[in-house]
Amino acid sequence: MKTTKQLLGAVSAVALVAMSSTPALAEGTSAGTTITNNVSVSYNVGGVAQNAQTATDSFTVDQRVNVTVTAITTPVSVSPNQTNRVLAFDVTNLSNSTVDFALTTALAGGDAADISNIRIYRDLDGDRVLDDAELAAGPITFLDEVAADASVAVLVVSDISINAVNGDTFDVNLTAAAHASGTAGTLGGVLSGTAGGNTAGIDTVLFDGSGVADGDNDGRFSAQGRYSVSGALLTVLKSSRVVSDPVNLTNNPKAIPGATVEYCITVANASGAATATDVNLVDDLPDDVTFASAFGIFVNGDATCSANSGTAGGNFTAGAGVGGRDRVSGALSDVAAGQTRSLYFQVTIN
Ligand SMILES: [Ca+2]
Ligand SMILES: [Ca+2]
Ligand SMILES: [Ca+2]
Ligand SMILES: [Ca+2]
Repeated sequence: MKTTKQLLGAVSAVALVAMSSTPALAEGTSAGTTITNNVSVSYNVGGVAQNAQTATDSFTVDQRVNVTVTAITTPVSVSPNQTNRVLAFDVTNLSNSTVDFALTTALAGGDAADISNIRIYRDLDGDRVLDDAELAAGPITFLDEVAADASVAVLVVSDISINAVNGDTFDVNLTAAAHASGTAGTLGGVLSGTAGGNTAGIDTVLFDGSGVADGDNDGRFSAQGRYSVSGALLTVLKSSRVVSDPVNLTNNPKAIPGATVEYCITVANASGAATATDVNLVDDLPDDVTFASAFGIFVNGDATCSANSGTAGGNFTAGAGVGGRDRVSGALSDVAAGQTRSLYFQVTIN
């Protein structure tokens, strides 16, 4: 018998735990709930039972406002000149009522000149990616009618300037401020704590903690995401050397008319930078030189354009350049961090 009692006790404890983890109850009794308690007092007079006396008390549960914002993936690597780069956040309503949330962003770190067009979108499918349908739905300024315990996925979306450079960072704060739910489709009034004593109606108590840019019990919460720029750090150098002249040939040649000159264009990428891809060079020749077609154009040469370091490639197009000048162009293979590639060709001096 004793064993059975202990077993029942254990079962009850399990049932209690299961009930307390029910999502609908996570943030406590819903605001506006009327809690009624009846009391009945029975008594005897002269050993005979009398009518019981009863009393009732009812009160209304007040609104406890709480919210958190969480940065999901940070830092996010970006390249200069990228558009619609995403920082993912969750906004969670920890209030015991349905609430609207006004959403705002602020650039907390980084050069404001190199980040723009900071907007907020709903992540409708919760995949942390700005899908075409979400982009088409347009940016938002608030979350409407967020139920108690509900979490809403939000995307902060920005454009990175072409002038951002490797190692730049941009810190963006997302703040959710609690507003009354009001009517669907409309942002209700900002929620503030009810001053003075408890009223019979639904009073408001701000219960939120502090995020990166807000305080305790201010009805708002903020979190920060970071963009980290991974850019190429290219240095382009152009140099020339006289290869031969009609008098000295290759023995101490001088830059006289008729001499052959080799141009060497190098593209160097600094260590720690992102790999530069689709590297294309365009060189419009001065009018005073003539492209040496017999030598041709070489690409992917070394840092000093040493002989045979490159492979034949590129294009020469007479008159295709600015002002009708002759044009030499060529593509280099990807230039990784710490790597230098070159394009070289020869001309004769007119
Ligand atoms: Ca999405
Ligand atoms: Ca609303
Ligand atoms: Ca009240
Ligand atoms: Ca707060």
